[in-house]
Amino acid sequence: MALNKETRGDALTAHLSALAERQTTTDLFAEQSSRLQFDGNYKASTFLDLFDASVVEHRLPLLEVSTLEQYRAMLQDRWSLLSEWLEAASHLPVLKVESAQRADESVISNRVAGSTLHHHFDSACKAVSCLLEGSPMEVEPHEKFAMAAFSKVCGERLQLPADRLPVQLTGAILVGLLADIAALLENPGESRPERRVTRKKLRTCLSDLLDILDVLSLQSTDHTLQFSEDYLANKREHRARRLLETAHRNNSDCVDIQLALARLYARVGQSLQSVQHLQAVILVCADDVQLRRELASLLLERLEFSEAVNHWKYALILARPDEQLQLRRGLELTEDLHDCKVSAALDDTVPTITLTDEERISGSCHPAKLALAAKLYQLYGTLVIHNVFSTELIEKCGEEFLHRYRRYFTNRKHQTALQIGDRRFQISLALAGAFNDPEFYANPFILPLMKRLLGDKLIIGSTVCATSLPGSRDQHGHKDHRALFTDAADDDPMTLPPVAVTTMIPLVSVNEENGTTLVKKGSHRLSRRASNKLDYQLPIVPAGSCYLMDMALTHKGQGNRTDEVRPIVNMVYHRSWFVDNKNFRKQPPLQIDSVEYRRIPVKNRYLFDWAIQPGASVNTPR
Ligand SMILES: O=C(O)CCC(=O)C(=O)O
Repeated sequence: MALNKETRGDALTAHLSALAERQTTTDLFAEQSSRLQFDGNYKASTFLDLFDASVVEHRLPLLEVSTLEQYRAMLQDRWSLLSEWLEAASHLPVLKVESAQRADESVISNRVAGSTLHHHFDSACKAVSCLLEGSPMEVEPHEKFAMAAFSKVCGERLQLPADRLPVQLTGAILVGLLADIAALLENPGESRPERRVTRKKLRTCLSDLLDILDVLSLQSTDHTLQFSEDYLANKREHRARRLLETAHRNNSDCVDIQLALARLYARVGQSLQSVQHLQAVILVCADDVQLRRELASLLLERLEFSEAVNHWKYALILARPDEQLQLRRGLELTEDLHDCKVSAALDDTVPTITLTDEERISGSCHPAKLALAAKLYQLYGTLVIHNVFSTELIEKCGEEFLHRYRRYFTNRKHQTALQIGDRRFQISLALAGAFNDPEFYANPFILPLMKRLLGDKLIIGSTVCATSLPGSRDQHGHKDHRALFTDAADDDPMTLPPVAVTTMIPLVSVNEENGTTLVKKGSHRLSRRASNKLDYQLPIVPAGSCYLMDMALTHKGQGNRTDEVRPIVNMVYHRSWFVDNKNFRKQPPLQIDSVEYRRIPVKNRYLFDWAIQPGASVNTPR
């Protein structure tokens, strides 16, 4: 029969009261015994040596050597706190305890009263939480009540001071827990199943011990901070976080804890919480340059430019001359990105992000720039990215294209080119020669941006080249693909995350003479009829830059009024489950032969591997 909560509570109370009676009447030793199971002086070395995997080889299968070492180091760092509590337990009387070490063998050992108390709770930490205030562990009222009953009997019988008893019993529980751990390490069992059970118990006990030490550390800010830093150093963020959050709940006025919490949130990517805590800290430490800098950086990453600017400026006023350069850089970047955002919203502009030469060459940029690029693209469905390819690469690709595909530059129909307007063709572009370059298809700015937009499992679905011949006329406005989940062109689309993004890479500078592609920003989230009412914007794009278009963005190629061919590579990144069954009925979407395939670095092959699937109608290696 299952016991309800109340009955369970009564049973526990009765059990603990009986335990207290036994512990205070039987087998008491008058003096501290030197034969305590766990060394009577509670020396760190005695206990921690048990974790020395190199000495005790037979314990190796219990835990990984690195885990043993990590525990050993963590316990070593916490030993001074631990020993204060163990010391408190030494004021309790010692008694004989019989415990089942193995199924067939029981062991009589000498322990302080209360050292088996935790066996009656789900965990030792729970038992300790019943005794001490402010623990993060939830304790049921009946458990607290039962522990109070135990303490009362113990205190009265042994004439112990009531105010010290919670501390002493906590120490006793720790003695018991350390003894349990020592026993597991010393007698791991012979058979594999026995050791498996021991390993599980050991992990539980060690974790329980850390939990208790966390609860104890909450009594001093220094200890809390020290432990949380230690956890972070050991990549145990969740422990650091729980500790700091509990400390903050217990004492929300403590600036040091709040600051540590703010930094922890920043570290685990929870920037909103981090900002909120830093803002609170700065109310108290208004003139701290470092804190202002941290807050400004976080706000910048969250694209909250106006507030970030205020903090950069405030920090600059307070900063020493040697601190100013870095702050000024932060301020400039924030102001630049703020300008990009403002300008993107104007009627006649195309949203634009510009990389510096330094960013392009190093292949990395400030995360805020990437975040803004993604945000602008999602909002407007189009984005110009300046200076993203080296002009040498684009020149080489341009020359190769003009040479390799010269037979297409007459106004005739071709098998592998789709006519998309007057004197305008989509030529399937083989990923070969100069185009088979990671800077081109896995560009260090574009690929991370695509991953933000389309997720990590994106693929490259097609590479074609929109080629307008001299004298071509303007195209008609169109969307390359209707928005998902619309049945007719005039259905209003839902607001969905991006599915397919076309990267338009001009192989020559494009302008109004040779013809750029007119775009209607925001039309990717509108029906055809609603898009028709919008005005066009005009991306003027030099070689080395590119522009992005959502598959549902309304656009049209301008006529070419020059004597030169105007090629723009359309490379489409899309989610792996999407299939463009509209635009590739004639020409193949992707062409890579096996020699070229082998030139693709292994880490990038996932972009093209979809084409190896049976049924994919493209020319790829088998
Ligand atoms: O030729 C152009 O400028 C754009 C062509 C294009 O992307 C299209 O027809 O979908």
